[in-house]
Amino acid sequence: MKHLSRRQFIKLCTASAAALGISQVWVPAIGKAYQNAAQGSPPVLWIQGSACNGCSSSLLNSVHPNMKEVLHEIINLSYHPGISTVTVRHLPDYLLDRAQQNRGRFILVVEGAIPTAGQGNFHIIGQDSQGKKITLIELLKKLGELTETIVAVGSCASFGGISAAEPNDAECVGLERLIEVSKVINIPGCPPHPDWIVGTLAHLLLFGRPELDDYGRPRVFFQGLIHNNCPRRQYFDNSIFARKFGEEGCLLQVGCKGPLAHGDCPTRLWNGASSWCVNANAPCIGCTDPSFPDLTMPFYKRMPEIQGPGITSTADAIGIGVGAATAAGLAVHLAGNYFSGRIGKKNSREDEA
Ligand code: FSX
Ligand code: SF4
Repeated sequence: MKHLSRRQFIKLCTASAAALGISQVWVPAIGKAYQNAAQGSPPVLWIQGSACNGCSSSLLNSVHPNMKEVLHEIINLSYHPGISTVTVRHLPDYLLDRAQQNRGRFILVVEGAIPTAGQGNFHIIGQDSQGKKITLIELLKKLGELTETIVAVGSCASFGGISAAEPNDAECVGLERLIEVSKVINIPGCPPHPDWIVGTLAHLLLFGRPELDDYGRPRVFFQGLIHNNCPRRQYFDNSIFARKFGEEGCLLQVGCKGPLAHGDCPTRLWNGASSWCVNANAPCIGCTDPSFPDLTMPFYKRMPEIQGPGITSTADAIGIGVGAATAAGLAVHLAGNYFSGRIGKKNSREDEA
């Protein structure tokens, strides 16, 4: 079996043809992962916090590879609250047992934000064998000590997302507020693309930790700005803007947040590589950005901070994940993120860069 090198894997994932190329990627990757599985690849324990279940639904919509291949040949999914057929009486004990048996090598996947109000009592994950109610926070902290790899799936788990939107009475937070940041890999998106989830897990199994950006996102999927690869970029550069939905032109005036958000949606495409938001005449809502959704709303109104074609030459510099903003208005926008505590300090990740 011919194996894919790490370089080839990344090249295929990042190429503009990745949406189609991903199917080629998986041929050797599946073979390797299958061999790993035969030798006992690390189990994946998946738990859910405050979320809409959209991230799991997105995973189930994986096309290349399909979900059967994902479950049987790529991921050793040991527990998932919605997919697993096991009935678990004392879930906290069950998960801690599995974690202890695979100490240091299992992958913990967390979907959804973590409610911290009321000492975590907004989310009781189950009872232990003594009948004690265990909060999600308690379980997470214990599981987190037993592994080096925690994958935050979705914007809620990564940065708080919709679950932490104002007024956030449950005081939901992303994983990084509770767990040692160096262990966490963020896969934001509301929901994330299935390739981002499966690709990250496959990368962990085949090659180890992927390279991350300043916000803990795998660069292989999140290094580019949506705006820079958008098929409507020519319209933007020529100041041709749609003033209402359905009109020809760049969607900036009807609220597009593509100049802020990172991801490969324009080239990877969604739903079996058939389309993506802007192709469907809907503006990007910036769902992969740490500021989503409070600071990317209203979704269908132009953000005053985003300037017109004058920013073309510095478009990448205004991306939230790439450093200091150049537009004065945008700097205010970003400062708001830091002061409100929605975005973790960048230097918390600098050691890994
Ligand atoms: Fe959050 Fe996931 Fe958005 Fe929903 O479960 S990232 S609300 S799509 O599904 O956590
Ligand atoms: Fe595309 Fe939106 Fe950028 Fe316009 S503002 S070019 S629609 S990403």
